Amino acid sequence: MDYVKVEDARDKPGLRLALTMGVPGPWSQAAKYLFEYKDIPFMPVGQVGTQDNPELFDWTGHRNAPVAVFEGEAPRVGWYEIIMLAERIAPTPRLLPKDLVARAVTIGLIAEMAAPGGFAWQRRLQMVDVMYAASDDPKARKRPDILAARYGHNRAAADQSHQACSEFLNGLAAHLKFQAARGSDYLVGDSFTAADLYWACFSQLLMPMADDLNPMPERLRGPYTAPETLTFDPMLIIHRNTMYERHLSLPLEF
Ligand SMILES: N[C@@H](CCC(=O)N[C@@H](CS)C(=O)NCC(=O)O)C(=O)O
Repeated sequence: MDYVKVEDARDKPGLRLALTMGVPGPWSQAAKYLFEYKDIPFMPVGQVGTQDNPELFDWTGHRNAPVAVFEGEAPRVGWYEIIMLAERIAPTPRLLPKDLVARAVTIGLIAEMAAPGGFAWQRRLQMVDVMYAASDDPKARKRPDILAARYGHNRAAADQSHQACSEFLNGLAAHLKFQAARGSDYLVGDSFTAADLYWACFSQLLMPMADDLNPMPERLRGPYTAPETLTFDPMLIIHRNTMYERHLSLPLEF
């Protein structure tokens, strides 16, 4: 990905998308694919994970990623408002179903993956523990310290994360089975929606794809991979592989 610096992007027209550089951060990956899928051109702007990103903060008021800035509009940082922006700029191909209940299910499933307290927040709490366990000298604790402070890591929160992840994974697998029984390969209805796109990206926090498809830094592969004690139905991975093959570009770019 050819990232542009904040100073070269902030006064440009169109869509500018700040993404975490060098790692397959699922929120950034999903935002990137939303716009790619709809053929909406954007200027990728580099955010450095766990750093202060003062230029990004000065421009958008945010230090993490993704941040979507469209024309002169206010910056958007939440997954929901970023999806709605993509749907507005290019209504077709749609990633949210037209039917109200199907749309609510799509948004609800994504919330279970990406909203505060959802699967990825829980996995990040576990990831911080793995990073602490691997860093004996105080300098190496800097990165997990920053993530811990930004995303609410404490002993009680981390201790309940295993159970929370398990409930999410069991629920999602049961839902995929229900869909399969009615003859659909997709999470909602009979076609690709934002829920499939988000699960493809967020499943990298369960079982990252192999290096040829997901060339992530080796030091992060351990923290991204779920502990062996977190068991899950392989169907969850088969589904994400199918979604990438059919609808999303590979290898991952970050
Ligand atoms: N704002 C997003 C969440 C974004 C987010 O959690 N980004 C993380 C992904 S790990 C990030 O940028 N972390 C690195 C950092 O804080 O520098 C949303 O709620 O939809």
